[in-house]
Amino acid sequence: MKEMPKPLEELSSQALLRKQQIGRVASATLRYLTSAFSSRGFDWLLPVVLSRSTDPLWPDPDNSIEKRLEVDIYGETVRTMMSMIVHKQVACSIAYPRFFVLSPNVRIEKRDRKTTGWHTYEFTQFDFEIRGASAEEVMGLIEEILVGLIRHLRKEVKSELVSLGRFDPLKVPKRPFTVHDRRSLLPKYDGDEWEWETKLPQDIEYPVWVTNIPMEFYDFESPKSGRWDNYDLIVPRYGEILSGGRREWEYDRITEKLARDGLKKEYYALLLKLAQEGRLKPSAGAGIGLERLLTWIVGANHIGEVQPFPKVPGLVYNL
Ligand code: ASN
Repeated sequence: MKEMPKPLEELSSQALLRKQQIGRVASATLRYLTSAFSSRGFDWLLPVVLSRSTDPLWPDPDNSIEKRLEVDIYGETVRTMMSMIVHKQVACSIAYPRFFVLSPNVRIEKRDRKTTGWHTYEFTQFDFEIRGASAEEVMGLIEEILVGLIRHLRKEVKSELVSLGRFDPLKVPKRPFTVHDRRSLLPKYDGDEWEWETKLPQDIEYPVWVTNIPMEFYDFESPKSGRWDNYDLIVPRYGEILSGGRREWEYDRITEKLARDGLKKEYYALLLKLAQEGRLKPSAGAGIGLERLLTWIVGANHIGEVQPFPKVPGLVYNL
C-alpha cells in the first residue's frame, strides 16, 4: 500500500527538503508553461469557481465521482467547477480566440481512489482553447511545449532533479510522439475496452497519444464514421496527464448528444442558445492536469506529494 502524503506540519526534515525541491520544479514548470503559451499569442484568463454550468464528467470511462457539489447563492443553484470546458467554448467563440487559464477543479473522487496515487479531489488544470484549430494543431503545439519544458527543466532545476533521482530517467521526448487510435489498442489488451488505460503506461518509455476516445458530449464525434476527434496524452508509469479535443459547435449535434447522455438541457442553456444563434464557433483545446504533469516529472509516489496541501480521496486534512 502506498504511503499517504502527509501535511506540511508532519513532514520530517528530509521529507520537507524533498517537498521544497518538488516546489521549485513546480515553480519552474509554471513559469515555463505560462510564458510558452503567452509568447505564442495566448491570453491568460483568470478562473471561475462557481457557475450554473460545469463539465458533466459523464459519460466518462474514467469517471468516479462520489458527489457533485452544488450550493445555493442568491436563491439560485450553482456548481463548483469540475472543468471550465463550457466557459472555454463560450470565451473562445465570443471574445478570446486563443487563451489559457489555470483552473481549479473540484472532483470528489470515490474514496477507493485513495491508493491509486494518481487521483486527488482538488487539482489545477492548465486549460486552453484555440478558435478554429484542428486536433493535429493542438497535438503539435503540446508536443513542442512539452519537449521545450523538459529540456528547460533539465537545465533550470538540474540539481533538484538530480536529488529527486529524476535527472537521468527524465529524457527529452522525441517528436512526433507515437499516436495510437484507441481501437488499435484493444486487441493488444485482451480486447478489454479500458484495460489500456492502466496497462499502456507500463509499456511505454516516452509520452504517447491515444485518440478517438468516447467521451463527454462536447468532444467532436463524426456523425458518419463515429470517430471521436479527441486525444489523451499518456506518460510512462503513470497514465493520462492531458485530455482534449476538437469541439462540437452545432446546435443539433449538441442537443442530440445531451439527450443521448441523459444530461439536463437546462444546465447547458447558454451553450445551446449560442449554438442556436450560430455564435458558438469551432475550436479545439485541452487541459493539462498540472499535478499529474508534476507527479511524472518528479517521479512522485503519490500525487498528493506534489501538492502543498494534499487532497487525497477519502481524506480530509486540516488545511
Ligand atoms: N479540459 C478538458 C478539455 O479541454 C476537459 C476536462 O477536463 N474534462 O477537453
